Amino acid sequence: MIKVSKFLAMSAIVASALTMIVGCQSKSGPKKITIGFSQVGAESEWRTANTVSIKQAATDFGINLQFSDAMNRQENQIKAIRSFIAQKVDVIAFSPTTTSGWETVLQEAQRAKIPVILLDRGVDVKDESLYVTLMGSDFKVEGERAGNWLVEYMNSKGRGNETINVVELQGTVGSDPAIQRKAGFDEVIKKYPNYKVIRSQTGDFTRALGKEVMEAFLKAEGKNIHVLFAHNDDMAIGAIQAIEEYGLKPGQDIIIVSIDGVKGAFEAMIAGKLNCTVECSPLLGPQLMQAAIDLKNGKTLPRRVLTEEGVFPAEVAAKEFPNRKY
Ligand code: GYE
Repeated sequence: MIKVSKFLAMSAIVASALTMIVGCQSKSGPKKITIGFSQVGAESEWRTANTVSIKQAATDFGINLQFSDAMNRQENQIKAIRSFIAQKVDVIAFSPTTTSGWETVLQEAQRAKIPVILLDRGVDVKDESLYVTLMGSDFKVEGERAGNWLVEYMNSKGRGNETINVVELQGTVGSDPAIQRKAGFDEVIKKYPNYKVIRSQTGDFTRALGKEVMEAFLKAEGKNIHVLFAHNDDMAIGAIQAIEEYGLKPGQDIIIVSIDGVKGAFEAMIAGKLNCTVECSPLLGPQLMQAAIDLKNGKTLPRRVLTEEGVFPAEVAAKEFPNRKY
């Protein structure tokens, strides 16, 4: 009996030693890095381009990507993050639906010693050590850019001293881009007392709701509306339809500025229906993959990685269109 158990114990040791050797020196080279990524959903052209960028970059960088679509629900994101922790992925990354409500699950990731990268959107947590970096745009600056473009445009049309009634289509309630874009735009506009935001409501970053809410704005205010500021291009595109159906000319009767710079916005500008888009690049995949590799190699990442972006008024749309990558 003793001999048998000794033999069993010995073979167990040999077997585990073998698996260790095979595991370390497998023919496919070093072990692949696994990233668990929780995406917001598929609410906009921006989001779709962002998902494509992440999936493509994972393939290009040889990274194993566990991709999970939260369908715009925070509870789905929390579930996905918990399952990434259970799977012991190397890195967790996500674009948070909203800024609040992340403390508990991020503490769980920290306890499991899995680094967390925030991609695109930020969170509101007291303990900043709960994530290693935030990579994406400065949404407040985007809102300011939209406001500044509008003021300059109105001045250039000789309308700088008129009363300018603005309606605003906000992004998803409580999301980082909706909060910051509103704040940036408001900060600029409040310097000019003739500008007034007369209606402001969420269109949840979608075309369908952008159209629906714009219809309600038109019903309530009609020709009183001079300007539409939409927190993303998709809502502006939905609103353009509503304006046309109402019998007004988008881009003329109502000046429209939005954010993202997706192809659909360039098409609308070329058609004369949108006046300006402020760029927000969704092409964040390669930098996410590089960051995961850097983390694995023990490098410290900068706390904030900002995307460089521009402003595209309708006058340059046709020339810029062929250069657009999303
Ligand atoms: O502007 C909008 C999308 O978080 C920057 O989310 C992103 C925003 C983008 O749905 O179109």
